[in-house]
Amino acid sequence: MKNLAPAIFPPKGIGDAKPANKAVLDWVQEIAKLTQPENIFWCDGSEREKDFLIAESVKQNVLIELNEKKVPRSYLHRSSPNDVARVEQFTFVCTRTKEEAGPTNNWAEPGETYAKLQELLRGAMRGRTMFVIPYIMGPADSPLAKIGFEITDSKYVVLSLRIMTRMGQIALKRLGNDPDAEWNRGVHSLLDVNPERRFICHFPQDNTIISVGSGYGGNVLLSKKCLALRIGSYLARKQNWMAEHMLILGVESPEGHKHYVAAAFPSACGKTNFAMLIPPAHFKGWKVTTVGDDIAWMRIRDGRLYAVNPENGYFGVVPGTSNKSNSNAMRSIAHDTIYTNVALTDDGDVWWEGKDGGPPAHAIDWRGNDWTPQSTEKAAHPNSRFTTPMRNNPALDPDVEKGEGVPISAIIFGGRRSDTVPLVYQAFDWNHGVYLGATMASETTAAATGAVGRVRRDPMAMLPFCGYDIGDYFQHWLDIGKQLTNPPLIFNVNWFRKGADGKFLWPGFGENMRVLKWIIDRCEGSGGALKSPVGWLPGPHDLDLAELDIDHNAVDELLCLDHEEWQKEIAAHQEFFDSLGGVVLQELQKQREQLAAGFQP
Ligand code: GTP
Ligand code: SPV
Ligand code: MN
Repeated sequence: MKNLAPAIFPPKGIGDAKPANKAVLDWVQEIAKLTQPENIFWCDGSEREKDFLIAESVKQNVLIELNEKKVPRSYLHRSSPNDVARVEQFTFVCTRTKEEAGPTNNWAEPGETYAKLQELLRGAMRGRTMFVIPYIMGPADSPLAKIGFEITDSKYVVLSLRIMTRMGQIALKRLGNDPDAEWNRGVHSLLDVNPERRFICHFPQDNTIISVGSGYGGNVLLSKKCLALRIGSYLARKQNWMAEHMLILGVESPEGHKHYVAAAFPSACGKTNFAMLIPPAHFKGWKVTTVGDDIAWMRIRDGRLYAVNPENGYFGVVPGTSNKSNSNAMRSIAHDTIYTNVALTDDGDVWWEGKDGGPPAHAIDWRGNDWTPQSTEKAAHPNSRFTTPMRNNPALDPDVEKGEGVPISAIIFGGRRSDTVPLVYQAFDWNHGVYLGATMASETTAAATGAVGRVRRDPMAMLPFCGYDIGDYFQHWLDIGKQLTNPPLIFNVNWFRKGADGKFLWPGFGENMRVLKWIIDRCEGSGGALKSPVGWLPGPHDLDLAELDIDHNAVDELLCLDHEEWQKEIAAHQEFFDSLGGVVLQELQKQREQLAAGFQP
């Protein structure tokens, strides 16, 4: 078999940042004994280490160096064509009992699963280097911060985690010598990148993750979906905080009033774009800043929710990114970025569908084949991604390193819905907001393998990421609400409603500022709204649509409630609750009855 990750041999002073903590050392020895690597590389996160790993990755064709003038210090990685997205069917939550994992997770018995994974990992790193990566999730001084270690045989994972987390010495320092300190154990091996031997397994009760057989994204950057969301949500319930699939943004008025907003949209439904929103010219003096683009960890302080972004970088969808849709993202990815599965132009630049300017006359597509504009295949994979440090973002919020977090004024849920769901509406109160989150749905995207465009319920955008029973998760939301004296207002948005012609009714992107402004007005107690069965809806004059080229009929369509569609929607809510067995709470059933009553003839 071809060795996918040949060993590398660093010069003295690189790869020898052995931690002092005995618990970590024992665990690494145990994994090394099992996987039999050629050598162990202890990462420290230094520049020297990075330069060395990049040079080796280029030598071994793990990375392709891009044109230094076009995209300085940036690289292209091509993953295996069988390995381009998260694999939900091979993702397991291995709690002691099936009930603890609940009806929405794949469950596997922990003992059997450890045994199976051990067999797969036995000798898996022969001839390879085993990297030990220490990292922190969250600002180092935050009460919410968590430490993780990832063992991996992939250089791409090391270089990516270096961008995505606070990695290296900083984590070793924070961990210290305490043998009883809390830290997450992550083990990853590429094996032979074979979908038949691809498993992403979580053992919440042991704070352990084992991922084998993939080299891509959320399957292998164990800090992200695995720790920050699946294990994170499990710990959050036990420790009375929240781990959510939410962006966090700051919005400041020309008068200097600032609010922070967190928004949960499913994968590839607009979090990164919303987090980097650039207000249109009409909103002169308004400023939107990014705290995080994917994950929020929130805790209660003085009766409010405060959020930190546990991550240090962005793993964002590339296709569709342009100066028109998201110039902050374009500036972020103009340098020091790792691209995965985009096209390579003849002059060493990157290209993707939707980039500014026309397509190149010739390129190498994401699979490594020749591509021209006449090709029927896409040049970049629909789930191609950039990995870029958050420091590159020109709109980075100044409080992103604040350990205590930023106070959240509003929580927004949203998904891709061609019909039924209005552009924006507000929940009547916290519990009603929990119902909106619990029943939200979205058309599926390329971020996970499987059919695209199918409407599926995705509660709080956490369906693939909740590390325990979803009924207990809903209860946790209700319990948090009871502890808040100043809870965030809760909203639902839908940028993706389509007209009869099949086109989006709403221009989206920067123009979403108009919706955000209404949300902020509501938080300030100044925005107008009409009561409807689904919640508070803006009247046509409550949204500031000045200088927006949009048809009045389109606005009416965006805000309307179609009774027939809502009858179907409410039936789908019930069907979803039924599919969860007995886990759905009385409070949510009560909310559903109230909603249904609002649509009685
Ligand atoms: P993940 O990283 O998978 O969690 O995705 P995300 O939620 O961060 O989504 P992202 O912002 O990367 O957007 C995903 C896709 O949705 C891209 O193709 C965007 O161009 C598109 N998109 C984002 N915002 C809007 C919008 O307001 N309107 C429309 N029509 N499309 C949008
Ligand atoms: C998502 O799917 O929500 C992502 C991409 O952010 S991945 O990291 O692959 O999960
Ligand atoms: Mn995401």
